[in-house]
Amino acid sequence: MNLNVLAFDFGASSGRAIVGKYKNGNLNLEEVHRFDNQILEKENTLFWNIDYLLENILIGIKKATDKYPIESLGIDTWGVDFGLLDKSGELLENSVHYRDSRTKGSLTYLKKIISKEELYQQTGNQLMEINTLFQLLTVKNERPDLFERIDKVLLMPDLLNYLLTGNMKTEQSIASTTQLTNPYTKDWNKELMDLFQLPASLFPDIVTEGNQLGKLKSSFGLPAIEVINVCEHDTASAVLSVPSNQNFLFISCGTWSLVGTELEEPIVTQKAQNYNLTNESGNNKTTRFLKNCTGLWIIQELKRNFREQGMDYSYDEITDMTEKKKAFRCLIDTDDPRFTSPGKMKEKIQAYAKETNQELPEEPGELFRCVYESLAFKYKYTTLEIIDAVGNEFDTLNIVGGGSQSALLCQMVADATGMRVCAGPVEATAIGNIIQQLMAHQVIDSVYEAREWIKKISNVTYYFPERKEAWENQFPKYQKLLDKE
Ligand code: LFR
Repeated sequence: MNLNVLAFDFGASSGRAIVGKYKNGNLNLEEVHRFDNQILEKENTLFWNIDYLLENILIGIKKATDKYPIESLGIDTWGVDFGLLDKSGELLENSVHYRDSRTKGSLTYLKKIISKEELYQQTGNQLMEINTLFQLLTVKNERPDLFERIDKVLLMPDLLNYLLTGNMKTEQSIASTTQLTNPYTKDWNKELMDLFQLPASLFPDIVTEGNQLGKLKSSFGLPAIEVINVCEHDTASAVLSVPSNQNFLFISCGTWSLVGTELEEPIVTQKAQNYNLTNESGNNKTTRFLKNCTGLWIIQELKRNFREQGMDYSYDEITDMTEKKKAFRCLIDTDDPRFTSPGKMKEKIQAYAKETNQELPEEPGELFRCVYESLAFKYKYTTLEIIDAVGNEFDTLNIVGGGSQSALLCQMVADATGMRVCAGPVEATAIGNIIQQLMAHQVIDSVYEAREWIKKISNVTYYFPERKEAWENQFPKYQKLLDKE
């Protein structure tokens, strides 16, 4: 059996088109197109450039189909963001970026409408201002004219699918990032929409992963490829390809780090809420029980900020500089709100260090070390919360995604958590996207089979705790920083 599918994996910093070539039980990935994702800034608002994304999808399709016969394509992206369409199906404006400051303070919209406890019960989602619900309430309250003109809200991958096929649907995993779905039924929570006076008609029907959405519109002049709703939330696709069928903890590590586990049923207890853990929807109606943590974002931004000053460090150089610096000189809460917006990371880290009476990291290696160690501690802190909320012990921590190629980070995580770390696949999201398409084509029968297969065909590396004690001794210092907030 021989079959090629095309995966589009869009992240906050780049987008890729990857051909998954399945041949007699083997899978080869070939990146046929890659581009930097752009943030547009207009009148003090941060936008995604939808025309540019579409243009790059079409380039990706062209490159892939020029080279191979392609059976289908699937798109996954980050969560929560959306496009607003008018009655004629046209975009009302470019999609606003979740890092835009428009939702700052929007949790106050809840006050008279619903308690935080009730909202958690109803949605199972971690309270974050970036969630679709708060973005939409911001539009409704601050731009009522625009709100009036909205006919449909399409989440990012569904918007791109619509632009390709003309068909509007919402895929289940991406819907679960909105804070507008029911964590048990995984369907829209219409009661909640009523409560917030968001018309249910704004949201297209939910379909499950594997749905055949339609064919590429002929107007593009490209082969009429079938578009499949994969697990469109990048995290859902990444977790689909975790190479383990046991009860596992995962960190899907990219710009964000999603730290969690997979469950049969959501957990919406008081404890889970206190820990601000979220329930998102995964393949086969599973629940991804996790926390959204800042991931490599601060590292990426530091790297970019240095580059702007003429110091363009490669990741190998960064690792080298980091390893040479003293351990535990300064720790930060990588989720402190000051680190959310782009730019000035060195200054922000130093301000944090000053406020918390720590030694100021000055040199690049010291700054990177500070962030890597703080991330490893954040993962420990969060896994402890998850273990407590689930009431289970786990013996392996799977790190998938870009961060899994950093031996430095993976070793730190093993040391910090005291757990065996299984790192890889690096391309987890793209593989998850491809696997879903292969399941739709009945090449693979089940997620169980897929994970056993991924274990066999991908290169994973194991890391074992080596400096457990040193990290344990420092943990209280880190905890104190977080508990103060
Ligand atoms: C990761 C991710 C997270 C989501 C964040 C913002 O790429 O999808 O799951 O919370 O991006 O949408």
